[in-house]
Amino acid sequence: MIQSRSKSFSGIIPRARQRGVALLMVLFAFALASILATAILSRQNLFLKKTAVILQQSQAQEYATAVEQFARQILYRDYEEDKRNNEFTDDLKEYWAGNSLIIPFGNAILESQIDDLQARLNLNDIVNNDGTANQFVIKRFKNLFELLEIKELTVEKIQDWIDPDSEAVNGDGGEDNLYLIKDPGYRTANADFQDISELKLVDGVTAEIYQKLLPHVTVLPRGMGGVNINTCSKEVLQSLPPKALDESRVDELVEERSKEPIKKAQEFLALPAWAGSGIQDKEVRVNSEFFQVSTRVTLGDRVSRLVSVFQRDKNGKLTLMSRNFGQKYIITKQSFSLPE
Ligand SMILES: [Ca+2]
Ligand SMILES: [Ca+2]
Repeated sequence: MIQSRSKSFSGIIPRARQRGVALLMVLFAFALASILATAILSRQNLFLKKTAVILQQSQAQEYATAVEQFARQILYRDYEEDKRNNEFTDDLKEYWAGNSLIIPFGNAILESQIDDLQARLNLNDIVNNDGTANQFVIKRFKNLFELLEIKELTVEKIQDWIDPDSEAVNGDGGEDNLYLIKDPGYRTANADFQDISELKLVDGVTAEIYQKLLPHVTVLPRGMGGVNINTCSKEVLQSLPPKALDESRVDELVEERSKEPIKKAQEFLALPAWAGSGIQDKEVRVNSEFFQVSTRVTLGDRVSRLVSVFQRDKNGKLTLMSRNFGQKYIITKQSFSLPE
């Protein structure tokens, strides 16, 4: 029935109009094909671009981990040299310490530097294992803040960030109440710092203060021993005794160690400039266990960064403690280029 009706309907459309409808159908088919082709092509282009970016990014990360392994070898070689000389000191005259390294490699630029983390004050040492304050370490941080002219941040706020209780330390600290009213609100960690970038969350830490503190403070497991007096900054050296030393005395100490690295902590403390400082030999050291390897890879328009922390034990064995791909401004030392 339907078939006979449609037959009779087409029979009444004039021939010229039928041709017009057919032409429209052909044009529509062409338009559709061309739209589809463009869409497929642009999707393919996008896919190719995405793939190229992913490939480049993963290549840059592979390069960064290769440089990390290279740095690991350098730290092991340093241990072997110390062993051969029977002098286990780590100082700024050693080749790992001086410069950052630039290695042109094909179409990539690889940059890397090694930093001694035990040249810095450990934030986690502010609080003891039982949650109480380590007054001695707190005094060191107060000395350091004074030397760096940091006023907006108090050491008590860092103490409250770590300590397990929720009672703010006198008028200078700050617990959850201080952070919950922020937008967005958050709570204190009430636990050790896991990464130095966490410091940015502590009330009073501005971008400027964070950059000021970075070369002098670090995050390590608690109680890893004293500060390396051969590698620490002038400010850290000055902050060590209960009362910060005069600048002229510190300059004298820096001069001493630049001529000849200190072999034993006791020898260092016997120097006249250090006399009466009140510091004990267990609070300072002449070698280090924790090192940071920072690597930046530039590949085309991609930049990949990797910050790795190694622990080197007394037998020279290196253990990778952490890897961070998210840090910026990591190459700070003057560069030394290797030829291509
Ligand atoms: Ca507290
Ligand atoms: Ca707390």
